[in-house]
Amino acid sequence: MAGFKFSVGPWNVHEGADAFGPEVRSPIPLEEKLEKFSKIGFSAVQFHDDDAVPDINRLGDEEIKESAAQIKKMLEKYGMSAEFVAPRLWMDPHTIDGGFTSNSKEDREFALWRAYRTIDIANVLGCDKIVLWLAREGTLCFEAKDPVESANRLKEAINSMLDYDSNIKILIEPKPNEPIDRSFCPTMGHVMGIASATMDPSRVGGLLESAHAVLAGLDPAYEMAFALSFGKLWGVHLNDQNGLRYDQDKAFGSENLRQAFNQIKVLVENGYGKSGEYIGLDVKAMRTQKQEDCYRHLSNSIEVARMLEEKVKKFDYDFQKECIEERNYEKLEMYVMELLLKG
Ligand code: GLO
Ligand code: MG
Repeated sequence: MAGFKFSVGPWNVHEGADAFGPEVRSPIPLEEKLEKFSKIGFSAVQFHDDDAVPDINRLGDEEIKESAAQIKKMLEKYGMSAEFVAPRLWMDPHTIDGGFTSNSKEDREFALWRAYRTIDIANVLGCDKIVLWLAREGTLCFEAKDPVESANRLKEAINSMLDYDSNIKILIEPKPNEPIDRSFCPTMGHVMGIASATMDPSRVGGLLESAHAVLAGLDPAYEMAFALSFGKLWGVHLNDQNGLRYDQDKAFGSENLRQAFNQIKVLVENGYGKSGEYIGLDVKAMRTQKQEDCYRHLSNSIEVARMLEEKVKKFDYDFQKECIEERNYEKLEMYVMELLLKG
């Protein structure tokens, strides 16, 4: 099918540990995952800096590039590209209080060091997209950080990255909470605001994850549309989320089918993908899933996205126009329900 190109991160196939229980599946080596990803239909891989270079903290700058070159070869072997690299600024002891907005100067410097190395790795992997999921850039205790200074620190960190490399693009992935209570950059509106205040707004855009929008009480398709209107939707993380709970990363469309349809509709109508953007997934298999079928959430999500793309192609824009002219949105709504529910 000519449609979208798909990408996935190695962390999407995980061992199933949660906050209340240990791992339930065995780890799978990266190369085995890449081979399987390409068989399932993915053409690109999303990386954290330490997915590509696992012992990154212990290596020198040149060693990091040499290590990344091995991953580049592995990607080539399976005919895949790297979509983006993201600094993992939430696992290290240096990022307990956040990265760019930590109250510790030394830890803020560590975060920037990882951000620069992330850019080096992206250059070796041949991609120009750096994703910032600002996991701990917020607070557990409101009074713990100055919110104005924190917003300024985010802008400064992004400026430092833009200055470090004149080609890279930064995609901020907003999320309102988890692992922190309140984020300094919770929605796509915040992303657009921060982007416009940096030294080169043309190189700062957004990546919208469906579940994150739901957690913010917003509609993912409108969040995507808002970024599209600025020409700044450079990545998506399609998945699903059952309301205001812990971040679930469910298979795309499995909870909110109509919302999923409208995400694909907005993407199709606005030519998403025509400048090389990928439909990225950020989905996790249920903890109950057995080892032998632990990629099913990925193939299911691709299949649902493709089925919804077919539904979008069938959408009757003349009928929509007629309903709008009559201001008969009940008629329009029923048409959408029939489109989705009937064969
Ligand atoms: C978590 C995020 C996370 C990011 C990934 C890429 O809620 O969605 O999975 O997308 O780390 O930066
Ligand atoms: Mg994500």
